[in-house]
Order: sequence, then C-alpha cells, then structure tokens
Amino acid sequence: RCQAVIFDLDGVLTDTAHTHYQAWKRLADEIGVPFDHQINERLKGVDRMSSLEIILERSQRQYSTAEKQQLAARKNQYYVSAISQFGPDDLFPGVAKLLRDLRQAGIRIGLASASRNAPLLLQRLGIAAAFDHVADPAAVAFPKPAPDIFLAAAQALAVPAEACIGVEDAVAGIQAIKRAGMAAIGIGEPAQLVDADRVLATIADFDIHQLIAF
Ligand code: B16
Ligand code: MG
Repeated sequence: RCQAVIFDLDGVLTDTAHTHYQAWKRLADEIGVPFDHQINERLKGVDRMSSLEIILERSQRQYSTAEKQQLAARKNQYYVSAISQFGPDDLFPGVAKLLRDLRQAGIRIGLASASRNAPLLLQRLGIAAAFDHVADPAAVAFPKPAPDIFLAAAQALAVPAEACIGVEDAVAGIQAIKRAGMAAIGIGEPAQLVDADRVLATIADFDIHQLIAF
C-alpha cells in the first residue's frame, strides 16, 4: 500500500519542460547548433551537463571542458531569469489540491528532481512547505535513469521503495522509478512512457483514492 508519493518537478508540477527548452534553444541558436522538440525529449529529466552533451552532438566544433561549463552557465542564466518570474499561478491545474489531499490522507510527499534550481522553483510556486523531503541531486552518485535520487528521497522519508509511487514525465525518470522498485505514474503520452505502470494525460487526472491502493 502506498505510503509516499515522490514527484518529479519539471514537466510534472509545472511547465518548466518548456522553459528549459526555450533556454537551451536560445543557447543552441547562439552557437549555431540545430535543436528542436524531438531532441528536447531526450533532455527531459537529464542533468544539465549531460543535456549540453546531447545538444553538442550536432555541433561542428569541439568545446573544451571550460567552454562547456560556460555554455551550461549561460543556459542556466536564461533559465533562472525565466523562472524568477514564476508564481503560484504557474502550477499545473490540480497540483495545490493534490498536495493538500495527500497530506490529509497521511501520505508522505517527496521531490526527486534532477534540477539544481528545484528549491528556488518550489519557493516561486509557493509549494516549498508541502514537501516532507526534497532530495538533493548534487548528493547522489548517478543521475536519472539511475534510481539513486528516488531511493534517496524514499530513505529520507523513511518509507520502503515498494510503498512509494513515483510520478514522472520523462523516459529517463520512469526508468529511474522502476529501477528503484517503485510504482511509476507517467504524465504525458503512453506511446512515449512505455515503462510506466499507468500514464495520465495531466497531473489533474491523478485520482488519489484510485492510486493510493496501487
Ligand atoms: P537544472 P526534473 C530536470 O528536472 C529537467 O527535466 C531537465 O530538463 C533539466 O536539464 C534538469 O532538471 C537539470 O536542471 O539545469 O535546473 O539543474 O524533470 O528532474 O525535475
Ligand atoms: Mg521532469
């Protein structure tokens, strides 16, 4: 029986999947590298430097480690300035109620985002206090699709993995949840998120009574 729900952030609680896309797109345009929504699918849930490596696969030239760090920092500036404008209205519909309902039902609530900007974003969205634990992506050995960040969240919540539900919009994230031994709810397209135990079109479709018995 479910004792904890561990959420991904970008693309699950708010539409930052698109904000990340716009920041990468601006950088890619500036350095003349082709980048589109199809390549962007591979970036979802993937950490910042690995995302840059995927984008640079199509680059005509080689970049040094120092140059790559500068490119990643530039993208992050674009991203941070965009999310600084975010507020509670940028939560996907149904998120605030879902977090309240879970708390009322005694379910522990965790966050397993790959984003180093997650604490800032939770503050801007006004939901920082709703989480019993926010896992630190800098503190885990391996990023998604490794299970580490979901396992770290479960451990901090003191809930066994098999009693956790993970919620993700990314292929890499669903893999991480399954490897952690948790039930996986996908948000998005069933054709894309084939390894999920169930796929919902949006987070507003999350029916807590149906899913707690999962
Ligand atoms: P940052 P999630 C992930 O967040 C995003 O999906 C991914 O596109 C992004 O590259 C990654 O965070 C790192 O973000 O550059 O802010 O550290 O989906 O795991 O919440
Ligand atoms: Mg995501």
